[in-house]
Amino acid sequence: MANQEMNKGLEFLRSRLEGARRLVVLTGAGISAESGVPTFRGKDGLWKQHRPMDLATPEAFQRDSRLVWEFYNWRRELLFPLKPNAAHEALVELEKRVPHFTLITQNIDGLHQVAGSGHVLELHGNIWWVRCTACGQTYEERTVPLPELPLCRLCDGLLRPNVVWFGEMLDSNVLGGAFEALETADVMLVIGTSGTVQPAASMGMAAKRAGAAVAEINLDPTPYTNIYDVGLAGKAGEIVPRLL
Ligand code: BV8
Ligand code: ZN
Repeated sequence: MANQEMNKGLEFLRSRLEGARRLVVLTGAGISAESGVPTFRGKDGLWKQHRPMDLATPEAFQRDSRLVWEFYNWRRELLFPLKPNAAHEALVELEKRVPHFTLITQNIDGLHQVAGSGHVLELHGNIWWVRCTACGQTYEERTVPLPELPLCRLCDGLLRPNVVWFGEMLDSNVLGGAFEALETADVMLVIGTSGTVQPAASMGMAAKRAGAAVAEINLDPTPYTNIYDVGLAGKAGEIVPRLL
């Protein structure tokens, strides 16, 4: 992105942020890329090696729970040592500067919380939490690796990762909280998401329809780059701190 264009975009966005009372931020895998988390759809994306429909659906888990747990255990090992980056940290700072701040993430890595973000709406759940398929209890489980087929500490039922798979409903409280914030936002930042997975992909447009100025921060163009008010092309870890 040309320097001049970037500066113009940053200037516009900073001026909107200055007067903003309600800021909403939506993040995707791209914000964690600089921490070492693989994205899903990029050139080295996770879905290049694994077909999501084989691994991230309730049908896959029913068919072959061992294979699905192998995939999640592998990802838990990969995520375990990783730390938040400058983009996660800059969002913690932004949160302090506006009266109402809502952070919505599609990420399941928990890095926003590690950075210190207060209240995070996790649309797709959290890989460090498990849910019992028998008694329904959810709890945090940071053991790495877990057994091939981990069992519930309360009832010995089979556990599953507490994430939202394709074809599953998102938690209605989380989704309701997100749309409530989108409908009253002054400014929205859409950071590091390819805009391919619904309903998250539609959130920027929902905020725009409701009158917010929407800015995208992404390494590559997405279907929304030219529709939002501002598009900042580059790494989240470099651009988000420049908003402060
Ligand atoms: C549902 C969690 C109701 C577990 C994930 C409407 C039309 C068509 C289909 C649908 C529709 N509505 C619903 C669907 C079906 C489906 C869907 O959207 N399918 C798509 C693929 C067509 N949605 C659902 O099933 C959802 N549920 O709608 O419930 C319902 C129920 C039944 C029937 C009908 C309706 C549930 C979806 C949950 C999916 N769960 N995973 C796990 O991770 O194991 S999805 C997965 O994708 C991840 O969670 C991830 O968060 C999510 C989104 O991906 P992104 O975060 O955007 O990542 P991606 O790699 O794609 O992009 C990274 C971006 O970062 C790139 O743009 C790149 O350029 C950029 N980048 C890279 N590095 C950097 C960077 N940017 C900045 N800086 C950098 N350094
Ligand atoms: Zn149980």
